[in-house]
Amino acid sequence: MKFLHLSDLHIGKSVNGFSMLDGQRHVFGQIIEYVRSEQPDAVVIAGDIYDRAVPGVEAVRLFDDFLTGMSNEDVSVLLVSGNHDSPERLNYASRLLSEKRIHLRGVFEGALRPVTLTDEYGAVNFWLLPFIKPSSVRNPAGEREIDGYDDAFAAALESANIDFSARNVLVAHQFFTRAGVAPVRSESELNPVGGLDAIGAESIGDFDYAALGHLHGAQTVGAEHVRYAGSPLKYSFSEWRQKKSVTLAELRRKGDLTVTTLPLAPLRDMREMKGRLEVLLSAEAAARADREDYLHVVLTDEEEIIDPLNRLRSVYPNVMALDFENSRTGVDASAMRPTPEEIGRLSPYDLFSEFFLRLSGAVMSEEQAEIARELLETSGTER
Ligand SMILES: [Mn+2]
Repeated sequence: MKFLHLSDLHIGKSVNGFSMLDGQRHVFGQIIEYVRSEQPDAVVIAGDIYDRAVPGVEAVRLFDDFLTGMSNEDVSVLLVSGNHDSPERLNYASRLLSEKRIHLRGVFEGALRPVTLTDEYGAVNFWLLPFIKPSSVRNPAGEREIDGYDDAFAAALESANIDFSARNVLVAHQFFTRAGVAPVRSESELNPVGGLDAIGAESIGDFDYAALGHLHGAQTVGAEHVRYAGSPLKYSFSEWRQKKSVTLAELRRKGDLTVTTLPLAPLRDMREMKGRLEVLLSAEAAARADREDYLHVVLTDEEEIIDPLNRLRSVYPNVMALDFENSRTGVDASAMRPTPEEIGRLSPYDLFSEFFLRLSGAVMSEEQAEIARELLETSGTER
């Protein structure tokens, strides 16, 4: 049984105001090429199909094209919802589509159910678990209280009564962790309340393969066969050094598994660039083929610069973020970004100061600070 494992497509996502649709269409083409060349039995997509519960028209159209493209290659498609998807919307027409070997599980219906595919060694059960919260796993008989994500997942697993002497694959979109294994997290993941959503990965080690979604960097969780495929594109600058890929798993007899990763090449890469404006705008730099990449530019100039963003964009059209690093800012401005917890404690004035620093690369002058204070006071925001 050979299958491609992907996750976290986030179709329709915008990053810093830039639509990712073209880039998504580009990598989906590569994935279909891999389906053609590798001839897997199935493509497994472990959640976060769309970026939003109500995706835009273009996003729905792109997913329709992607599904149709895969379906034309004579492959089964198995997918579950992620925390970004609307369970009910994703579930649309799922009974009809299963006749086309497209198995969508958007809604958790109280019990984990498998889709069984067969190969020359017999059956492989793919257990498709849509994203669950403690509240989505209610015990109908009421004899069990669900206390947290770990418990909810345990209850879902129990409901399945899995025979682990057979070959089993789990497809799930949850935050699985293991003691001693630090997860690689990315800023583009939705991060609910400080790790309360974590589920111990020990409980899924008995599956022959766990095809996971949720973390955007490709990684294993303490074992080769328990893996996050990661998103097919970089969706935040925290991922700029990651290599994006899809994962190809081949499960022969029980216990005989090989896993490889197949690289994905983005239409435009996302990267960080640091230096003085004059150097970055030089003819030599401007002639580089990768100047249309999505860029986070860190300017190191000491002197005041007028309109740096537009000047940069005249050469690098896809500058997404701009920061300054010089003796005025003193420290790397990107490292000064307040954490979400800190933002809650900042006053409107402090928030505005932060915003001003991010935008201009300098702290406000006395005069500017006075104007900001006055405006916040008259608007009734401050004090
Ligand atoms: Mn995601």
